[in-house]
Amino acid sequence: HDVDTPTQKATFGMGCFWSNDSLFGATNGVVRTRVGYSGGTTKNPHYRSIGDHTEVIELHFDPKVVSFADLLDMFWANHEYGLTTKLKRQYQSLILYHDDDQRAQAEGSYREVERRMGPLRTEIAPAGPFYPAEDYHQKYRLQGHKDLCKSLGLDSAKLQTSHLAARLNGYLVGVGGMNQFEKEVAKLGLSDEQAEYVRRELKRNEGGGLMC
Ligand code: MHO
Repeated sequence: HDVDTPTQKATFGMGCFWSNDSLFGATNGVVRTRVGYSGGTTKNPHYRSIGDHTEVIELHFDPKVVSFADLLDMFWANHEYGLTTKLKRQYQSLILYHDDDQRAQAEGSYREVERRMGPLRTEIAPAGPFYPAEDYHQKYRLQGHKDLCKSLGLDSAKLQTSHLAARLNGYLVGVGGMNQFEKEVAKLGLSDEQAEYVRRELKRNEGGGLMC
């Protein structure tokens, strides 16, 4: 289930983290994902007591396959960043950078989007403590397929670390698409029956858009 390749981290707040988990999970170069709470100061936040934190997605990506600039493009293209409506802190549009280079790129892309769109409410801040969300939020779409999860042996640790879980959490809702799935299905290590199940769901949901 796990892929052993050097990765970098990226952390984004893009609204409800369920759909972002699926979006990035099936993106080439993203090795693993987890969702959680970050960007605030409250200690030990939970979904029902999130304090001043924001729902965020944390990605471990292989920079040889997908660049931070690519991820920033996906960030801007895939969420409501509050141009017209002021969003709750829970759904703050947020880039939490992990080094000076990420900071410079984030600020550059912000200025570019601002030139096109006008004043933005997106915040850019240094990454601080990240609190993983409760198990039931991790790979939320995948967890809707109980038998599949059981047959894959996904325990609570693997829900946050498994490459396969990240992939399936996207493919099952149609992200990534059939061609990409077929290209890597042999590497994923699914049984024929599991692969057939995923194909069926992928086909059913392809092009449907992500719901939260
Ligand atoms: N509409 C969903 C959003 C969940 S999301 C993880 C709910 O209220 O449960 O914020």
